[in-house]
Amino acid sequence: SYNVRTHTYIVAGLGLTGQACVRFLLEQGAKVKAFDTRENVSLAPELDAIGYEVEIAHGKLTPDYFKGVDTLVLSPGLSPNIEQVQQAKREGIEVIGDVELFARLNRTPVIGITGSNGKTTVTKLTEHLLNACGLNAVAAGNVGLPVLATLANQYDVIVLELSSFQLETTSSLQLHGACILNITEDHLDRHGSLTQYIAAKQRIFQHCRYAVVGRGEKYCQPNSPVEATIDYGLSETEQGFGVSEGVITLNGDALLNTDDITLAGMHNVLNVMAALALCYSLKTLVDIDIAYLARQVSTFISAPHRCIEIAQVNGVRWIDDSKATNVGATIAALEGLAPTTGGNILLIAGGDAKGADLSPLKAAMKETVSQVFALGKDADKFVPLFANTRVVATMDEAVSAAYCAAKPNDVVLLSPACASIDMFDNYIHRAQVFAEAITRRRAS
Ligand code: UMA
Ligand code: ADP
Repeated sequence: SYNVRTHTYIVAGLGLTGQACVRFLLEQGAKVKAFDTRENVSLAPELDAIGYEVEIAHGKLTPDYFKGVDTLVLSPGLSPNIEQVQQAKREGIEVIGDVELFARLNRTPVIGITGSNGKTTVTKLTEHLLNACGLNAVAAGNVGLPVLATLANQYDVIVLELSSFQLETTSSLQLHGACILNITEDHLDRHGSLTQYIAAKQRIFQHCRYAVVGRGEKYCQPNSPVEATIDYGLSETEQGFGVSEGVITLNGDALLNTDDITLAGMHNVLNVMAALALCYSLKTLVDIDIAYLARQVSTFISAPHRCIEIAQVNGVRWIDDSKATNVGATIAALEGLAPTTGGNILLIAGGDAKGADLSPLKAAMKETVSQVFALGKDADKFVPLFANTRVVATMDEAVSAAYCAAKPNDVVLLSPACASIDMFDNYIHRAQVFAEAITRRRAS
């Protein structure tokens, strides 16, 4: 079995993942050094306070930096192509991610979830449903809790949200059940092509028992052999999960009325089915009462910044979908909201498109949107897609302009289809700036 104590590690990157790796490895008695490409990054104060001594390098590394090192643990935000990682590879050092390290040590059943959109929703919902059934489940991974942190406790099930970056550096993760929810363009700046992005996502099925598969979902069928598949989709079916006259069914039996799902849009009906199917896959390990489980969907509260109404002013609804960082998510928001508006949608979008082709937005915008306010690095890319586009310099300007233009029954939707990092700390910060601008506008 794999013994951490006998290895020497380099932890690359000192964000959430890197700090958790350093802590875990030190607690296990391994030898650890760390580096970050940024100059001003240091060990978290609580690690410093315990008195751990960790040598931290920045930027370019010395030629003998990797001497005596066995393994480099790469943070997901760092590309394997950066010079420091190439240097390690040239010296024959294995490069893995924190999920791979976790995989080598973990003994608890794991459910894995990836996809371009819906990962956090399905991960948190799966955790919620399993806990509501009396199991001790925890959500970890890309959702926020670094995977290694779960090893300190005894859980019945670990529910992992896995990004393409995390899967890229993972090779031995055993999953009881796994799903690729959907694939639309994202992170092409890092992966180079859609093919490579799909290949990273497909790694989730490498050692998987039960594959949960969306019917007709392109690229989401497992490329690796699995024990069995459980399928789901919006069509009627006698096998697997389907929808018949507004009711979600399993093998033809009624489970749950789609009206009881508080999350908006058909994409969330799919998310609910994926979560139910992943829980259902556990029935070979533990007792799962799927009918009881389905009744717990209604008590799930969605995570913030995912298509959530944050204000109503003069009959206009303001919706925060700041988490829509790619085209697929914004299309889902437009299609999901369109049937609920008596008027038009005024869309605030833009940011860093990460090299994605924005043109699939064109058709969705044409159907539902009356005006686009585009901001950020790739604002100009919205202009050829929608005639009534106004490029704005700040979120404040976007909110003010939308405030003046919106009529009763309209919806102002922040759903950027882009990453936030060109103007904000992250999508949460972007949402805060949006909310503050609305409050300011209301008061003036
Ligand atoms: N960075 C450097 N130099 C370094 C290390 C990091 O410039 O040496 C930069 C990265 O390029 C990136 C940022 O710092 O812009 C954060 O990178 P990181 O690897 O340190 O990230 P962590 O703080 O460890 O957080 C990561 C995930 N972030 C990324 O993959 C970018 C978090 O997902 C995840 O919750 C956390 O691990 C715990 O597992 C966030 C995310 O945005 C939510 N994920 C992307 C997405 O969902 O689209 C993939
Ligand atoms: P992820 O963790 O994959 O980013 P989230 O659950 O955080 O997924 O949702 C991100 C964005 O995608 C939100 O804007 C949300 O409304 C949208 N979304 C959620 N589920 C889906 C889906 N199945 N298809 C398309 N878009 C979705």
